[in-house]
Amino acid sequence: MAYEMLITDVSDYVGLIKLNRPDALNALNAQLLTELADVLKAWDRDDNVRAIVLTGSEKAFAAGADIKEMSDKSSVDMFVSDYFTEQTDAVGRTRKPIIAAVSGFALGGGCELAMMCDFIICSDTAKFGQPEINLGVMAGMGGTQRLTRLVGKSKAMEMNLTGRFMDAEEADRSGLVSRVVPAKELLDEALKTAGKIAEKSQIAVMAVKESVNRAYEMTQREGILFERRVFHSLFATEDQSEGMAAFAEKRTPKFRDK
Ligand code: CO8
Repeated sequence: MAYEMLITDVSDYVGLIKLNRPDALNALNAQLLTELADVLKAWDRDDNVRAIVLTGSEKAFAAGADIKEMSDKSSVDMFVSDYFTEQTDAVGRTRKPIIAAVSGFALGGGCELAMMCDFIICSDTAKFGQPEINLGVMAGMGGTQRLTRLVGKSKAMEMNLTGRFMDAEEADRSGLVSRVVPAKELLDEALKTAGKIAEKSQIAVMAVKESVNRAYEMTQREGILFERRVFHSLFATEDQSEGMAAFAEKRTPKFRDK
């Protein structure tokens, strides 16, 4: 399917989504997010996609929600349309791992979209921020919640209250990103990382994703119990037998997602 605001490609079981609104620094509008939700839903059911990379341009992952699209909306418009909720929920509902590859600006909804992904690899030019306060509003897609969990209260509070940007080095140090790579290598690194995930048993990959995400929703005691039960259940899979037999036989496992 052709998209107007995304460029998509599937190669070696990795799906690549490139946000493509260069004139607006990939500002997130309803059309772009609807296209994104569509492709994620389709790829979640597609056996040819086992891991996903979401990226933008070198200058901007995404400079936020589209301010021009939002500016005339009333509170009632936002409430009744439940603005962006359905589209962004699709990111959270995707069971296959999504890596955000961030270069340049990841601001407002752009930073929030990156944080909805499973992890972020960024380039040395990345700048993260929640500058909505400068527009007389505040974050509305997780910028006060996910950012606080990722970098702690002080940094999240300062960024949300002042609109200060965080550079790549600080984002790495603060735990917002998994690692920083030179801008020219970003996409290759993200694709290579997704490729590594694509080689694993998809059942185990989904179980890991579900289990790590539970760490944000449960007490540690409940989370550890959840993890243990999921771990036990993986012993019902052929991939567990294959993975452990391959280790003993000193060969590469052939996972079949069974
Ligand atoms: N929305 C719409 N257009 C944008 C946006 C945006 N967020 N960001 C940039 N653009 C457009 C500019 O208007 C400009 O277009 P034009 O050439 O037609 O004037 C073009 O992109 C290039 O931008 P600049 O000329 O400003 O580029 P600079 O390199 O000078 O500056 C910046 C780059 C610093 C990124 C600057 O563009 C900027 O500050 N952008 C806005 C950042 C911002 O405030 N983001 C937060 C938006 S609000 C939000 O994200 C709320 C999310 C919650 C939604 C919740 C729904 C429930």
